[in-house]
Amino acid sequence: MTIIKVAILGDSEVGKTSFSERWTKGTFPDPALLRTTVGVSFDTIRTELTNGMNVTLSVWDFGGQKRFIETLKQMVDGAKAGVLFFDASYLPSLDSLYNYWVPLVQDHGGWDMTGGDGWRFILVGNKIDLLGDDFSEVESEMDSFCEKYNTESALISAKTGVGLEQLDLKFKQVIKRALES
Ligand code: G3D
Ligand code: MG
Repeated sequence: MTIIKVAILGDSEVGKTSFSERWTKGTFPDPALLRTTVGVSFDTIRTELTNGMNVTLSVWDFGGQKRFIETLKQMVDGAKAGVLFFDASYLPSLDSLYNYWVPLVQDHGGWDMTGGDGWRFILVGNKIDLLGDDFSEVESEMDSFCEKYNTESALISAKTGVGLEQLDLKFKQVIKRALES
């Protein structure tokens, strides 16, 4: 069984833990029971790639508190792929990816984000259940990001589960490629 380490990166409160639970367990955690992740937690998900290969993803959910930077460096170290996560109803959380998370990956993950390694990441905009039906602004912001870093993207709601299937398909392609590289 091949185990692949996947890092989920993004600001606090954007929904990383909710997404991780939805992805690995299929349920949305009760917000009343959801505690702010302190440091890092991880879950696993078994999945089958399009080539029939079975892999286990170990999904590392970082709390987002910048004081845990050392933990974060360990988390990014050895990760083959990642999810750059933001709140689609709150665009400053996308700016944070540009200003904080991507440079951090660049400096500590051993990846050259502007030099072609961006394909290892998927940009995920969460909470689209809060957006109404006009996605044009967030879509155009995401297009710029994807062009700059050569990443795939997905819009989801960890709450309703919409978009998860599409994301899963795209992410499997990333994993397949990461295994081949
Ligand atoms: P984090 O791990 O990135 O810090 P959490 O984020 O998973 O702890 O989620 C932060 C808050 O956002 C939680 O609400 C959670 O229920 C909510 N949330 C997560 N995903 C979605 C979503 O897709 N849609 C909506 N509407 N809310 C979402 P609280 O109330 O605990 O702040
Ligand atoms: Mg969390």
